[in-house]
Amino acid sequence: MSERVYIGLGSNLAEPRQQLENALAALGDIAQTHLAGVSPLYVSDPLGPPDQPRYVNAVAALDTGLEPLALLDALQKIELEQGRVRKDERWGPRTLDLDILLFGERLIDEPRLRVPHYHMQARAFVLYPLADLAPDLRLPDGRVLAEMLAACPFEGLERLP
Ligand code: PH2
Ligand code: MG
Ligand code: MG
Repeated sequence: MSERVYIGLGSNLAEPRQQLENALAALGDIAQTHLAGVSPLYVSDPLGPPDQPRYVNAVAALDTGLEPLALLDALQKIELEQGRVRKDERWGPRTLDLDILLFGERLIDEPRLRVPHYHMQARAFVLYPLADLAPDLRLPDGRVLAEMLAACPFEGLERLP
């Protein structure tokens, strides 16, 4: 069985646009996984410490036969391959961040993985690209993306052509 998964991509170090392009190619190479769509890229003001560069963000749609933790392993491998260094600073700068936003209809609450992604509702740089891909989305917990979007101003965001 294949499930539709949405991945949030973000980078603000070492040529962020190129980081996202490389990550998208790598997503397409994950076993049992098909890259089904990619949103436009957005430039966004950093959430967290303000003394860091702006981010480039996007959302990708995958169809995967992997289980959630196997997909998480594959995503973390890509992050490491693209030079991600885990630091203690919360919300600090990074070469590549790949977050599982939604995984089919699943609600997941495990130490390594919570889905829907815990912070997505307040993050314009997640909601707007997600809505580019799936404007009519309803989350497995019943929330409606269009309503979340209406409550989240398009602030500090710039959509790249
Ligand atoms: N990711 C973070 C912290 N802050 N800010 C923006 N604009 N975009 C991000 O992807 C982002 C962030 C930690 O994952
Ligand atoms: Mg993140
Ligand atoms: Mg992350």
